[in-house]
Amino acid sequence: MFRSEYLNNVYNDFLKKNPAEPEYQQAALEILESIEPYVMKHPEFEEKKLIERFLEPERVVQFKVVWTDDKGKFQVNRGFRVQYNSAIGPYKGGLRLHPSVNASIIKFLGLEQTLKNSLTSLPMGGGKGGSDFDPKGKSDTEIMRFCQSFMTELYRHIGPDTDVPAGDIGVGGREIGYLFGQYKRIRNEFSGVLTGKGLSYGGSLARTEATGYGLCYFTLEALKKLKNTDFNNKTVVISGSGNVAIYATQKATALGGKVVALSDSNGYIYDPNGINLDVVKQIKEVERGRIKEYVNRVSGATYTEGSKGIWSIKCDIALPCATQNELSLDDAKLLVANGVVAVCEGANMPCSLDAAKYFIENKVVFGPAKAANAGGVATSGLEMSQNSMRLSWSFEEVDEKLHDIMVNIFNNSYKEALEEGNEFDLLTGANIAGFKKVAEAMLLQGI
Ligand code: NDP
Ligand code: 2IT
Repeated sequence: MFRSEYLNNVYNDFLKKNPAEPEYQQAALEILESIEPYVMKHPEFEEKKLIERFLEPERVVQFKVVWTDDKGKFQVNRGFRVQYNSAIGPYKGGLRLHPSVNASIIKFLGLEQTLKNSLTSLPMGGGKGGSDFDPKGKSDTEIMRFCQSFMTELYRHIGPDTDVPAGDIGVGGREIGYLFGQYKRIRNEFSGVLTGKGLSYGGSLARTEATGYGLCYFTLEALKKLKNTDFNNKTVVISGSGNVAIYATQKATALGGKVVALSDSNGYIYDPNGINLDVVKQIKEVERGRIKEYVNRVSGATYTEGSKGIWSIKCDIALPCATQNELSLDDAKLLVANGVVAVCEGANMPCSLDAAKYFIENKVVFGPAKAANAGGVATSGLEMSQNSMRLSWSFEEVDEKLHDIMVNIFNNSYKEALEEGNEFDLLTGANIAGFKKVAEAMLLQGI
């Protein structure tokens, strides 16, 4: 599988140690394949067992979350926090609430987060957590009781200089508020222990928009450099209709693109006139409804059951912003046959590895997740800085810093891609750029 015997052995051991964890295995394989040329230039890594150490999370916490629903019935869920790597800073990464959450998913996300956070150039280690709790259809008070119970265990593992969680799928401003309130109550401490907080209690302006905006800043930079073009008059398809998808739609539209499709786990909407984002925000952010509701409010739009079909829509730019493995090799072939110019990942690992490779082989601008969606956590890092300084920056200041960070991430990934001989291989470029700093910090700190 690898040219390096060392990496063959490491990956085989990794598979034995982590059986039946397909997402985690997929993320590790992608990273190892990418960093192989760099590892081969560093024989000391083998002697120091650096890759084995890198692929072992520092701590995996699994816990019970018991809460009562509105009918007074007891409910039991499983909570996780994976503290993956703290070589370059306190653990940092989101919390996901979705019925699919398990150890494999949280470990893959923690591993990805470690390299993503390194790419931001801010001092943040990698972590991720969540629960198999399903927020869909739950009342506000049920969400609150779940969050309080979750934090009643999580609080002992986190802290502003230890581990700083934030949002991810199913966790937005409302959930962060309940989690923060419970942490404050238990610890009697008002600190920057979470990011994505409300503006009235220490949140940063532009954090809500950051992942989607950052994704478009990265995409624009890549389009300019690799294809000498931009968003103007481009047709854009975006999957998902949550936080990342909504603000990617807003920025892509502001940059001159026409977003014609969005989805949720049930199906997708197509609006040839360009998505009316006010309607989407009302449905998703205010009413917490389903995306199909859009067609009842906007004439000319259509809804199709099944979320996968969204990749059959002809477009210039595709931004998968829903979840892992939502775009397969067959979808990639369809997009390329339809003339796609750029595919940049707003979600974490939305493209299967063979789909990602297919884009790169076909000289599609491919923005790998850990680079393209790093704007969210980067702005979380800016929220941490503001909390430490006990001041807050304006929207424009944060947005400008976010923009600079995304351009910098593109440049660093591009530079490594060039060095490895293929300027379109930003996947290799991002993995090497992110890994270098983590590896150096691990070596400097000894075992
Ligand atoms: P949200 O919960 O706000 O939205 C998630 C969206 O994705 C919803 O439209 C949801 O549809 C859809 N979705 C979720 N799971 C599935 C599934 N199994 N199949 C099909 N559709 C699904 O989450 P975010 O927008 O915050 O996150 C989206 C992606 O972006 C995730 O991969 C996340 O890890 C990543 N990300 C998020 C960051 C952030 O700052 N929030 C930062 C970097 C990456 P439905 O309502 O039907 O479930
Ligand atoms: O995947 C991600 O980068 C996030 N969900 C954001 C994490 C954060 O700490 O802001």
